[in-house]
Amino acid sequence: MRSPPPRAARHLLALAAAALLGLLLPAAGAAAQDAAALYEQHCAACHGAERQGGQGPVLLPESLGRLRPPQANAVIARGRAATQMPGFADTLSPAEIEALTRFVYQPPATPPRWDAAAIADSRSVMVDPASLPARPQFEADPLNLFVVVETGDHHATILDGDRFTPMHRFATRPTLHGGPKFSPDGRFVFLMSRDGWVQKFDLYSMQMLAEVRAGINSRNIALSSDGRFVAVANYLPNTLVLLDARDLSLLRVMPVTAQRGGAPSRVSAVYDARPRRSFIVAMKDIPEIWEISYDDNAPPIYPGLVHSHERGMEEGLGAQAGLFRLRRIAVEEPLDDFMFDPPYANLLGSTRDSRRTVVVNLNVGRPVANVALDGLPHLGSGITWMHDGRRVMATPHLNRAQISVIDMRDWSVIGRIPTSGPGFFMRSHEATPYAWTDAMLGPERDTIHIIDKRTLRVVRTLRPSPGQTAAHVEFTRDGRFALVSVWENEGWLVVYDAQSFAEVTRLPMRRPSGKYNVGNKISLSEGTSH
Ligand code: DHE
Repeated sequence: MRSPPPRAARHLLALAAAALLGLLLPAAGAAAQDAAALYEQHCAACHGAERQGGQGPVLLPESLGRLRPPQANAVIARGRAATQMPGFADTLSPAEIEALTRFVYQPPATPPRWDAAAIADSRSVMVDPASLPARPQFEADPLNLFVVVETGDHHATILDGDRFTPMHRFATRPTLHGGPKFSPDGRFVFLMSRDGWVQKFDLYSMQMLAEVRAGINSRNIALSSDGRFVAVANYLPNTLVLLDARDLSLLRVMPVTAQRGGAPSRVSAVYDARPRRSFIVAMKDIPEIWEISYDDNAPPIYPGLVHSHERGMEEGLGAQAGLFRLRRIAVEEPLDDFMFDPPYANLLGSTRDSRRTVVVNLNVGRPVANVALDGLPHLGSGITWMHDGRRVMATPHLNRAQISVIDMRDWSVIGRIPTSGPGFFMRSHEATPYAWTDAMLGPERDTIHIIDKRTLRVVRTLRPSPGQTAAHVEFTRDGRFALVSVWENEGWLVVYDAQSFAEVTRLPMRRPSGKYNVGNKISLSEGTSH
């Protein structure tokens, strides 16, 4: 592990931050002045001297965006259930708790750093790969397993998708987010936490193999289609990190800066583009998309590209690691979120500020169309299917009670399906004529709508647990059953018959945020995210 700065230096830093806070928030008075010292005394052991996380999560403004200050105040006072966070109401006065809350929402006196040395130092390898069994150590179909992420108490459950019985449950890093990624044979799963931790788990032997911290605030990960590389998209610091998928050792830290002017940028998301043998990366703050080829035989310069590959990319990597070649595609505005069409020739991307959806053709390397979508689509949840002989894609909207359906031939919007509220996720399967979606961002957050993919109409609305948030659906490998989450700490995984919509069984789970079927993921099923 990286050694922390000497105690005196940490204290000086803390005092400097407190002084700054005092300038910024004079109304907070003496309690605010003491906040840094209070933090050092009560919080630093778990959350890190520089608030960069440790046993507890990161406490920097970028990482607290989803927690409002009154909620943070309540957590400091009363603790957080099912975690090791204790309550401080008996130890600290309300004014001190208030001062601590204000303190963690202030930027630190010195910008947080997480460089190659810190990444390398954070890595642990728990199991010798040579000791791993050649075959699964269980009877269940290894391609019909589900990985269920339970954010309620930071665990994951491995579920037998034929019998709907849990096979194994293990602790994960806190704040797991986004889709886990599976190796091409479905044996290994890679998990990522918002605090930058990447973990590799072996499904055949049910063991955590290795972990590394690739950033302080991470967005998502992608695994190369050949299973060799993990790409990590970071907000903090402004980097894209490339890891060796075998043992999570560091291959490269790519600072993300604009081609023109060199402005730094957060990374919105990274996805693998299988047929292109490349990672596609969207940037949050600069109008560029990056394509990073991991194809050892790729030409050094792509046809139609805006800028040729960067020579620097070829430095420092042995033959074993291969060469990564960077291509930059200029777009009009930074993209927040995107999805591919099935051939991976085009990507649909959304801009958060101007609320536009653009189509960028990856072959010619430029935007080729705008899509007239209303509201902010959640393209990362988009799915596609064949409809009247043409491929369509459908997406929920984060701010509109609607599913939009787009003809992928000419990018026209051919359907606007009303729902009971804005939704987050959408799922289907090749074997079912129905698509399932939630309305979790609206007043009827306990509903799941079932849409007929042929008529583009809602044919059934389910309420798995009335009054409790229902979200995120995933099908079994054969598409016969749909698994829905009830997102409560004392929540449920509810299994439905995908044809009759009848409930088959329900399993208690601790806020099962997402579930991921191995077979559907590695076959790139058109009904799920990849
Ligand atoms: Fe997510 C996936 C971004 C908030 C739960 N979310 C993703 C992915 C991205 C993303 C880029 C794709 C990862 C992948 O598969 O590689 N999420 C964002 C945001 O920008 C947003 C709106 C704001 C933020 O805080 O980052 C956001 N996401 C949330 C939540 O608040 C959710 C509902 C609760 C949580 O646990 O954080 C949430 N996101 C999820 C889940 C997935 C996900 C469960 C996996 C979807 C899948 O099935 O693949």
